[in-house]
Parts: sequence; structure tokens; C-alpha cells
Amino acid sequence: MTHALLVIDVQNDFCPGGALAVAGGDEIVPGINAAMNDFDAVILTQDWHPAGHSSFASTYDAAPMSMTEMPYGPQVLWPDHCIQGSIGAQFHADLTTDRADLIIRKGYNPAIDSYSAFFENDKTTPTGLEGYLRTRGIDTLTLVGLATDFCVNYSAVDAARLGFDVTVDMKLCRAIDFDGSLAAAETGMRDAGVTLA
Ligand code: VGL
Ligand code: ZN
Repeated sequence: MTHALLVIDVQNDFCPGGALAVAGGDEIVPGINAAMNDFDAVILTQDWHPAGHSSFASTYDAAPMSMTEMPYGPQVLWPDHCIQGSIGAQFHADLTTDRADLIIRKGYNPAIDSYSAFFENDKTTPTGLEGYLRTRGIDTLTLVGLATDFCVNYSAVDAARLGFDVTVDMKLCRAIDFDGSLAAAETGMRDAGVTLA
């Protein structure tokens, strides 16, 4: 077994004071730093959108957190967040980034959002993470980070479908919990064979 820690989107915009703040998002940072010592590999993801991204409400003068239909299905319209090169897109200042073997960016395609670290929201365009993990012989993943019900959830479900052994360490995650999204995510992850620890 080769076991990687996958740290999802621990960025300023998802922490208190950020553009898409997740309640308590910063509380998990010390625990994530400590956990890094227990794994064969540490991989960080970074939400990384161009200005005017198709997932931003401001792109359509729509209300943040309203829904739209994209060619690939329903999409939440978010406040502008994690814009490439911005302070909001930087990792939380206390997150240990030196231990990371790989930092994988996602959401850079202007036309498609990417919650998952593995596939864009069209569920077909790969980020390359699967190939990286397989070529390193990594077969087991523990996921932590932000947000439980969006990027952690989508990443965990995709990883399980790809055949990885997947655990989400829930105490090192925090949720947006928008319109029942946390309960739905927990059910979806369990149904996909993800262990919620
Ligand atoms: C995320 C909404 C939009 C996340 C990213 O990291 O969970 N959520 N972009
Ligand atoms: Zn995003």
C-alpha cells in the first residue's frame, strides 16, 4: 500500500475573511500540517480560476449562489474566488506547503468548473492527477480540506470510482453546506464506497 494525503483547496478565499469563506475553514490547518508526516506522499490542490470564469455569478450579473445550466449540467454560480495570482488563491499562510510533492491546479478552463481534483465538471476532461498517482504506485488516498460538500466530495467520489481506496478525514474538512449539500455529499460519498472517518 502506498498512501497519499490529498489536501483540497486550503486557500485564503475558502477561509474566514475570504471571498467564498467556509465557516471554520482555517481551524483545520494545524491538524493537516501534523497529518502530513504520516503519509508516503502529500499532494495539494489549488482552485485556480481566470477572471470572468463561467462559474462566477458576476460573469452574468446573476446573484451569487444562484443556479444555472451549463452544457455539462447544473452549476452553482459562485462569488468571484481563487482568481489566478490573487491573494485569495494563495494557500492559507500557515499551511505547510514544503512537504507537497505535487500541487495540482484546477478550474483554469474558462468554460468548465472543476470541483474534482481528477476531472472537470464535464466528468470527462482529466486533470492528470490519476496518471500521476498511478505512475507513483499510489493506491490509497486520504482526503482533507475544503469544502467537504464540493471539492472534497467530488474528488473523493471520482477517486473511488477510479479504483483508489479512499478515506475522507471529516474532522480535517469543513463544509459550505448550501441547501442540504453536506448531507447529500455524505450520502453520495458513502454510496461510492468512500470511508468517512
Ligand atoms: C470549491 C466552490 C467553488 C471548493 C471550489 O473548493 O469546494 N467550491 N470552487
Ligand atoms: Zn472554484
